Amino acid sequence: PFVNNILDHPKFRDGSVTVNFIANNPELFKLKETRNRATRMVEFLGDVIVNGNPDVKEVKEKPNLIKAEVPAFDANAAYPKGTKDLLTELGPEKFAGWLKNEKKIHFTDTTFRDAHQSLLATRMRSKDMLKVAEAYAKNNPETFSMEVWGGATFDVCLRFLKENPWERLQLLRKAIPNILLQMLMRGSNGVGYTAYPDNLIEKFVTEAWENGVDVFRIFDSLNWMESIAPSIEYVRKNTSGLAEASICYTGDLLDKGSKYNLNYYLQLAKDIENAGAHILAIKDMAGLLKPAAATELISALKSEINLPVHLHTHDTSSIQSATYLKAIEAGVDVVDVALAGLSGLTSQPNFNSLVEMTKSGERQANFNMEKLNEHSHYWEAVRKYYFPFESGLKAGAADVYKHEIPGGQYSNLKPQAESLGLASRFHEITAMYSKVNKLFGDIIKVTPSSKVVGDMAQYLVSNNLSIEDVMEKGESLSFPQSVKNFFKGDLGQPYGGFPKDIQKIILKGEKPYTDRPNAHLEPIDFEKEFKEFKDTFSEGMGRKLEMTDFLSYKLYPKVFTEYFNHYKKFGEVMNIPTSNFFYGMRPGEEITVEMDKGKMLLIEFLSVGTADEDGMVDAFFKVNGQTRIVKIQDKS
Ligand code: 3PY
Ligand code: ZN
Repeated sequence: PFVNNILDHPKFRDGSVTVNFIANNPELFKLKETRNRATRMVEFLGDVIVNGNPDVKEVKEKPNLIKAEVPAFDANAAYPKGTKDLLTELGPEKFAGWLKNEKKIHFTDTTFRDAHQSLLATRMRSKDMLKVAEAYAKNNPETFSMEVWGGATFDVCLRFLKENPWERLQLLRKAIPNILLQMLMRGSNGVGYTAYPDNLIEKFVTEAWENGVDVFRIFDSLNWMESIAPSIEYVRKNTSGLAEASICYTGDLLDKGSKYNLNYYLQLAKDIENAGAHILAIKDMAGLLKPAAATELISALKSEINLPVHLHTHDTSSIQSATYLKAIEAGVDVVDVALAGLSGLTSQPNFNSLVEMTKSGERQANFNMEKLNEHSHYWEAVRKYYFPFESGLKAGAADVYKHEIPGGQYSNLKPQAESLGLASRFHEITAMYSKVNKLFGDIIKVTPSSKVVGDMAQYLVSNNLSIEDVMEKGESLSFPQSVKNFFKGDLGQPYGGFPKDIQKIILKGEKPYTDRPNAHLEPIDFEKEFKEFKDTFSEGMGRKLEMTDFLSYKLYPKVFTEYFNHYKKFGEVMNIPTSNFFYGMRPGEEITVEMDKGKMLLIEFLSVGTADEDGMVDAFFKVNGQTRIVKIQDKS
């Protein structure tokens, strides 16, 4: 029987306890552990009730939250065959050949990654995805791939959601064994904002594959081949997955004076093909590829390049389904879309509507529309729980063609501006973003180069400085660290090189380098450092530390350490329902939380007392029927 307290054990109760009681009842130690973990979970909830979740600033008007219904599916049926099965059967080369010969248009669903990264500041918790993952995989097995990992999700999992990103991946893989799982990888920057040692990136690719990633979408924030090529090689060498290398699209191809013209993109596509990629992606991270430009670009790529072409965009301007129509007519093989409830604006174009659009043509895809719509309804309901993270953008914005801010950055820039007290000057920041881009030589802007431009724009606006001020008195200004690192060469080399005058001003005499930043980094001694890592972090983790934890630590040392401390204090918080994770509990509210492997805790919140002179508050709960009082520090 599950008991919270040893004194409730039947043998204590019936008085049959003997001296061998503990030796004969080893499960008691587990009980102690469970109790401890239950207490930590209740302490977490108490802390959110008393102080709020530190990630949710002020909950003003909470919308009417309704339960999100998981669409019906047959839990006992086998998974229908999907693209993952095909990849296993064919291997990556033949799979790419199959895709290239497909007549019908294919769709990648970005709902689990880019859609929420771009609409809800990446805050989607694993629980909300896992609830619906098996249903999705069984109801919509025609999906080409599901983008579920990478980009900003890795950082946000650890930093804000206090989840282990690797566990997210493992659980999604288990729930979706039949469809390709895709990740976004920033080439030599991995899933971070800076360069890492090559052998760290290589290990990361291997572990990502082993934990469930099939399609590696690789890009570099400056379209620098020297950062893209090593990751293609690691995928080819260490996995049986697909290396999908990207060209980041910026500016306007049809603008004759553009630095990034058709020849530029074609050359890059050839370099990518020669480097051994299986699929070519066009990553239009800001949604700047206009319909007519899509016709030119996709037609040219389809005739000059031998790889299947996968197109990604963001609907910030609101006209990107027209771009998809033109791209589909020009022969693009796969397009990225998000389920309707999480589509549009800074996210991807609408999956459901695009499937309807292609129904009449010869590239028609087969989806069960009823199911696809039910899955959208699920996300419509879930989205409401994340209302504090909405960017506030209500309609498409043509100024994206001016500022060129990526969708994923846009939804973050607004809260950042607010936290700097610049909420009312947001349009000034976006205008400055565009000026900074020109000053920096018109660069590709996508994580992490987009952060450099964003940091500089915010720095200038918050200090009431102009571009002229930078040119005239730059020597006396202290620029953001990311800007200095960029001009030093830490993110690689931009196309056409750095403008020399501004580079001199920013670096103030420091010498830049022009080779690969990774070449300046010591390789990791995995054996030695992994052991040191385990020695430092084992105690308090409550589980065995894996190589994947070590990788999290190497990619984000400070963030991982904070995550670890949170875990030590509060235990596993991933299974707490989203509404309670962000907003606490109401008196009388009862929830069930799975501890592990089917062990459920029934938690009822009763009340909180008043703070004593040290600011400590008693919070009263019932856990599986037993009263539990925890002391919470009131931080107000
Ligand atoms: C990321 O790198 O996180 C992106 O989504 C870039 O567009
Ligand atoms: Zn994107």
